[in-house]
Amino acid sequence: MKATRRPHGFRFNVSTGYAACRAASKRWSSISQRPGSDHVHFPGAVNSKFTSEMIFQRPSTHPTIPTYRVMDSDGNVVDNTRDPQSAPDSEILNWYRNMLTVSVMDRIMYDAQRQGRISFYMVSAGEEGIAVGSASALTSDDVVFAQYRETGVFAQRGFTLKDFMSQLFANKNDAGRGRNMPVHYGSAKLNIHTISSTLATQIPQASGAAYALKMQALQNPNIPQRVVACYFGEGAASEGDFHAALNIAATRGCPVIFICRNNGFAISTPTLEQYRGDGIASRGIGYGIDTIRVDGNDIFAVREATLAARNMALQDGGRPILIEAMSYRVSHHSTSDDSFAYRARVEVEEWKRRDNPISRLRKWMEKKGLWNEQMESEARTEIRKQVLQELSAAQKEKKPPLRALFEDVYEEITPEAAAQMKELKRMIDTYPDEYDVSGFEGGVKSLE
Ligand SMILES: Cc1ncc(C[n+]2csc(CCOP(=O)(O)OP(=O)(O)O)c2C)c(N)n1
Ligand SMILES: [Mg+2]
Repeated sequence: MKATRRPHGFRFNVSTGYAACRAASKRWSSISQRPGSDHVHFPGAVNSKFTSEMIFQRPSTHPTIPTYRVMDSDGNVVDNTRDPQSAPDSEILNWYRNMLTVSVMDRIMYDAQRQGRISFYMVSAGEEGIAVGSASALTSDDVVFAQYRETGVFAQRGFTLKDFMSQLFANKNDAGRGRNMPVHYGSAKLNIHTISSTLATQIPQASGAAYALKMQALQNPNIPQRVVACYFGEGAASEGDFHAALNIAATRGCPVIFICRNNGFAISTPTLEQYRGDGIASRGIGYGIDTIRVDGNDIFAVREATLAARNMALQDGGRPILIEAMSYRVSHHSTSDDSFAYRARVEVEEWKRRDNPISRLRKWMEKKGLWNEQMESEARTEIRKQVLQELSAAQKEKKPPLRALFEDVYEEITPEAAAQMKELKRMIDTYPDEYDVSGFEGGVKSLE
């Protein structure tokens, strides 16, 4: 029988792979204590000075890590001695359009869930700048691992409205063939791994993928260098997976940019109850990772930090970088949540009024003469029309064949899965009034 049980995966080149691994790891060197030295030479802390003062390090006496920003909430450039523009006007207009698309689509799909058209949805309100700004700094070859509030990353990388709608309606054009709940997008074409609901699992996977890229570059130095970008919320950073992932990436020198969206909440748990340290950024430093905190409502700051992080991640044979992007989750956590049960309505209203990544870039563009009220209303109308068109087209499409339920786990359908398929067909044939499968491509025949 053909080997049917091997899942698809990364193939390690045994002959050159191990040699590359050895070359990648630093040479072992002996650590000894020189007589009279004022520094500790324990293997676990080689640069620590001896002291006769007994000092417990107090987090509160360390300065809080600053937040990098390029423009303020009125769209004014803070340091006007330099131009924040690291891209042509046309590209900036494209980021703006992508943020707007996410925002308009979010509103429509939130309502679509309320109308019972789709089962679930999550919006990115307030966090569009982190997604679009960081994605604008990556190359299309870079590999992305996302959580679920990075719709803007997909939009910026070229996921179309049809792609979004096909996944949301789980129709036959969905690359995941309808097997995931809504917003769990993925795209092999765009090098974005499929989103998984299980929090933080993407973080060690990202470190592993970055290690694979490092090996690939060692084996074939002529291919363009790539990094992994890994997104997660500050809540996900409470999982053990986060810590394991940062440590392995630091010790093995993996070219991965960890992008934490700190939006103040993990569903109903505010950050004040999630941790006592200085956000997530302080944890990067703890793992020996170069780290920056940025204003997530400032698309220029996010983009600049990610561009720099990408360069740094490829230095010295590869290393991880952590970006903590600060924002506020303006929306409810998901369509299954009512956030006014645990936070004040005025707090949300205040954030909506005070600051937002979309209105901030809009203000900057208006000051530059790139945008105006009329362009805004035309763009919104057009995007809305396109979203509604794709929504109704996707809703009318057939669902994937029932057979797809059993495919793609193993290279070939296993005898057990074949038996289940047969049983499913028997049930549908026996109770046709209970199971209307005409909406699925090929109907019951796909199970033959
Ligand atoms: C392992 C695991 N535990 C719990 C959950 C339930 N859960 C889903 S989202 C979420 C909050 C995550 O917060 P954060 O990472 O800050 O992301 P945000 O929703 O704020 O964007 C929780 C607890 C889950 N999906 N997986
Ligand atoms: Mg959060």
